Amino acid sequence: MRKLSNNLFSQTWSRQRTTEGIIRFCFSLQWYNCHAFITESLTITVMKKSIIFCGLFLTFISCKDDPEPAIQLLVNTDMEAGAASPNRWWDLAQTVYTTEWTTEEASSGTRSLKMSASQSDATNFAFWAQTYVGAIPVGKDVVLAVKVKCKNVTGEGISIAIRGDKASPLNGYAAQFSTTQDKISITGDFDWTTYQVRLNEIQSDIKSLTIYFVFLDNTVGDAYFDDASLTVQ
Ligand SMILES: [Ca+2]
Repeated sequence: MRKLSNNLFSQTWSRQRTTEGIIRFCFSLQWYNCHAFITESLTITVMKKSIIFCGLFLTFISCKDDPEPAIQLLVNTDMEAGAASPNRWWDLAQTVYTTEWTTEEASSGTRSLKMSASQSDATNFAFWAQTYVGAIPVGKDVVLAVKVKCKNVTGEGISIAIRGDKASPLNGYAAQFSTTQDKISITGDFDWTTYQVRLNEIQSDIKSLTIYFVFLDNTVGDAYFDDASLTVQ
């Protein structure tokens, strides 16, 4: 009887223990599954948020790093447009100098602006120019850049310049002026090379901006100009 009781107790306890074990096991499985589900859900949620955050961050960085497009003030910058002469470009050729809209050399397309002299002149010079009369970027800097090619240029050489006038069109008086002359020597025999000059802080009374490619006095040789820009900085 005792044995039976013991056996029953044992069996009952065993069943209870087994049941409890199963319940615990099942609960554990449920908890595990639930925990796994929660963990997985949290992981997916965190991953989604991370992806969204990374996307927004990259978008922010991308937007932040995107430079604002430079405002171009010149037209016919590749010197390709025109009929008898290049649109919007004007020139001065004195005494021994010649200016030409040429197909001899080109950095882009088939044309460039050329100046040349076979003998020296101590008092005169030549230039190509373009004048901008639109909205003036008051308080801003402007930078002139142009590709230059020289063939056996000797003497004073080439300069590029920016001029600001209080009148539109020009009235012969430069209120602001910046040049590479006496700062950068542009002489010799070389292929297309970009040169720049900056005019700082445009005054509020400026009405026009003119850029110049100058074949200086006391210079001989051939010089070509192509792909110019005057950008607001
Ligand atoms: Ca060209």
